[in-house]
Amino acid sequence: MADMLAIAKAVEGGRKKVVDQLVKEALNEGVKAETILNEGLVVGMTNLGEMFKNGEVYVPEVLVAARAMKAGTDILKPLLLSENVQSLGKVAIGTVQGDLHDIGKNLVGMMLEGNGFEVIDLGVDVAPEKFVEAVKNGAQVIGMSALLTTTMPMMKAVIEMLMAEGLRDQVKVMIGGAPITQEYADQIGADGYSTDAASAAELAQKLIA
Ligand code: B1M
Repeated sequence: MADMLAIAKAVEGGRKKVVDQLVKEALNEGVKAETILNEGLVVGMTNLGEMFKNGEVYVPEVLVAARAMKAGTDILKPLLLSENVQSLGKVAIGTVQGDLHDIGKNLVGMMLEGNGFEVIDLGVDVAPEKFVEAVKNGAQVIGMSALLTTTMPMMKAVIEMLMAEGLRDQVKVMIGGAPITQEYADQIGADGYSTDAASAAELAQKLIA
């Protein structure tokens, strides 16, 4: 029987092949892609984050786990995306300059696509100029992700650059990532903040309405 805990443990242990196998088995047994993502893969990565914080594992283990997580999300991606949905709008997402964490950003991108948005993924370590360029190219929403307290200020830098270029009124700005709070979003003048990928998609819908 599908075991979400086993999937979480396989992510924690960086066992890519086991993740691949268990995710496929769970799908064959009829478990929903959202359940596998939230109760298996994300739980594993969150547990590993705690172990990393406590000095029980180091960067190499985290990197291997990130690859195992990706193997799982790659299988789930087509199932989380709805087909033939008319685009709700164009969202450019990216992890801010100086920050290489992309697992959360990729999940947000997947959920946005799944909810009918056209997603332009700018990648990681994205300079403010690139977000601004995306707005010039028609993005109606920009979504910034930051996982490091040291890179959070880049979100403010992007908003300031949008203002300097006279583009702030043309675009909605949403932000997220583990260290981000609603208070921080208010402080830097972002239009919205969300704690997870599913609510990021709901937020984008509200912002664009
Ligand atoms: Co790094 N890392 N890391 N790391 N890493 C953290 C973030 C850290 C909290 C670990 C810790 O100490 N407990 C810590 C930051 C401390 C701080 O700033 N306060 C940390 C550190 C210190 C570092 C390095 C500096 C370590 C070093 O080199 N000594 C280094 C920095 C590199 C850099 O970016 N310049 C580093 C490197 C790495 C790896 C490369 C090894 C790897 C990243 C691999 C990758 O992303 N491809 C990694 C990882 C995996 C983590 C942890 C363990 C897990 C992050 C993750 O993927 N979580 C993390 C610990 C933790 O967060 N608990 C940690 C799972 C993911 C699904 O959640 O990303 O939070 P998350 O995304 C969520 C929400 O936040 C939200 O929705 C997502 C899905 O629900 N969300 C948004 C995210 N973006 C959003 C955007 C939105 C809306 C919602 O709107 C646009």
